Amino acid sequence: MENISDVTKGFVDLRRHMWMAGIEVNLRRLIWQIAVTGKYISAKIHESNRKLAGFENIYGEEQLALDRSSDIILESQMRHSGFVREYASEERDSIIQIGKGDEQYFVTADPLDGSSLVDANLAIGTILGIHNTSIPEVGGKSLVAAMYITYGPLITMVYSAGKGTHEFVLNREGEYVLSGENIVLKERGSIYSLGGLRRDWLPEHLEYIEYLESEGYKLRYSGGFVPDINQILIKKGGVFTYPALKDNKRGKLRLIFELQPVAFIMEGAGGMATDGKEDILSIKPESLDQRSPIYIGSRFEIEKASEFLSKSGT
Ligand code: AFP
Repeated sequence: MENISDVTKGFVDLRRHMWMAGIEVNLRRLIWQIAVTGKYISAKIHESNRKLAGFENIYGEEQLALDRSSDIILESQMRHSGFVREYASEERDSIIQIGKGDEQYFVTADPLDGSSLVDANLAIGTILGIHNTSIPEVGGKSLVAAMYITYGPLITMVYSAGKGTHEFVLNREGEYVLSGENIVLKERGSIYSLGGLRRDWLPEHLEYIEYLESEGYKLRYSGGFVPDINQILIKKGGVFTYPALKDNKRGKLRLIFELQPVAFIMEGAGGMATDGKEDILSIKPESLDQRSPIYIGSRFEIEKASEFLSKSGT
């Protein structure tokens, strides 16, 4: 499918674009229902008046943390979609059977990543993976689609269903309209996002970062995985890393809920995502909350990371 012209793409909404891309009808419907959920979660963010968890409302009831209320909204939408058999979320410690048992899809969610940034009015996001296999078995190969929603100055939704990576913006009429089609990263970029504390990095990671700095890369790090990744995708290059640490070889970010979906999206844009050595989408999770180091972005920077990290011999 050739790209839609800049003149008309603002009139192409998400449903039409997915139909034109030839995406399977139930998957199109599910992606659409998840995108709509982004509007409800955004309303919750505004309603919370940027208060974080732990407050009581005027009736003395505990106010749900935004990430928990976002999780409830998502789970409810998935339960009533008609296409989802299992739902797993970063906010829960087990997988929920929400279908009758014959539905096609299995959804993983980080309902509101970066929720601790709400009080500072920084951008945050929702990350989802749609699998065709029961969630205890998920590896990257069972992903059929992935998406993230960014709650920033605009609400945008980026998704891939294996036919390119595309961005949509929520317009004033409440429609998601095409804003970036078949996004493709350059061979290398000029920005980097660095998770973790410098004093906790392993020597080979520090050497890699010092190399990037010697090459003049500019630091772009908000503390929100979704907006930080989104910047690398929309600027078409660069690297986000949250590495293995001296006292925690698995780093911080979660393989199933955060890294697999974003790796699927980034690879759909010609980028790469590894744990420093192995492709994220090739790693078989051993547990639901498994964490992994992450190097994700354009090819040059990810291959360069593997070069530096292979010196460690670990
Ligand atoms: P919160 O969801 O607790 O705000 O954590 C956000 C996050 O999981 C991810 O979005 C960021 O990339 C990463 O943590 C930032 O971690 P540091 O605060 O250690 O830099």
